[in-house]
Amino acid sequence: MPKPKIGLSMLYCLSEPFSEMTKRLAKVETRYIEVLDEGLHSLNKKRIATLKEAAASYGFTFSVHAPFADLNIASPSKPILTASIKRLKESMEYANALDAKLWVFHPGNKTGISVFYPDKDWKQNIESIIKLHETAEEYGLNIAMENLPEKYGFIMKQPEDFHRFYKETGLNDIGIVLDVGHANLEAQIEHFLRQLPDKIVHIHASDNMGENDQHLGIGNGKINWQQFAKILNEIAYNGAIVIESIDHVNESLQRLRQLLA
Ligand SMILES: [Mn+2]
Repeated sequence: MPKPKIGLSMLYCLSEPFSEMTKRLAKVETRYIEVLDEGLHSLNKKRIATLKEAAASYGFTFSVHAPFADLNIASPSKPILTASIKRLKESMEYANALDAKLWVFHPGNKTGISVFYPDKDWKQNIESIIKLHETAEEYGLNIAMENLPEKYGFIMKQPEDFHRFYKETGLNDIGIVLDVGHANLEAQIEHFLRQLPDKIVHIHASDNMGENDQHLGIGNGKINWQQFAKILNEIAYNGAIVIESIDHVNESLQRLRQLLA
């Protein structure tokens, strides 16, 4: 049975310049890398060329995490919405140029006026994803949406939201990125894995104590990773699992490898 590939998100060094991040690529202990098109690591043509050289030298497969700071694809404000979609489409263009295996994006979030317009965020979120999907199809780019916790205002947080999304849009080729840390804040890890095994194409792994999205090393929080590994085995998950911890990164890679061996 094919095993999941264990990869690494470069989130842990997002505070460093892009050039420092690429130096780290010579030493990382995996061939599957998720780069963030965000902050100091925001992509451009020159940076894509640098990453492609690294891929040729070291044999990397890349996924790209879409930008998310101050973006909201469910925004009720037209200028914010337009800017968000423009920036995300640009990111898809970069992901395509990088031959990324997957482009991971965040669904939208509520705002200070959401309470006055019930379900408006949901509808806008769907309309925006339909637009992003059209662009992805033009590129032939695989895209997947991530679950995010309700406590930070996100509207796609539980398995029910994803069931509803597929039912309303029929966009079955948009996969789910199960963020295990986010799902833990909703006590939904097992439910996601059991209810949507055919939709989950990619996993973000980091630990937390169940209260905040701490991005701890695997095993340094309260997530039951043995149970997680057992269910992955039962559902024959064979996508990537990308470590999104911001410390104990190498230990996390080793722990996950041991768990899934
Ligand atoms: Mn994540």
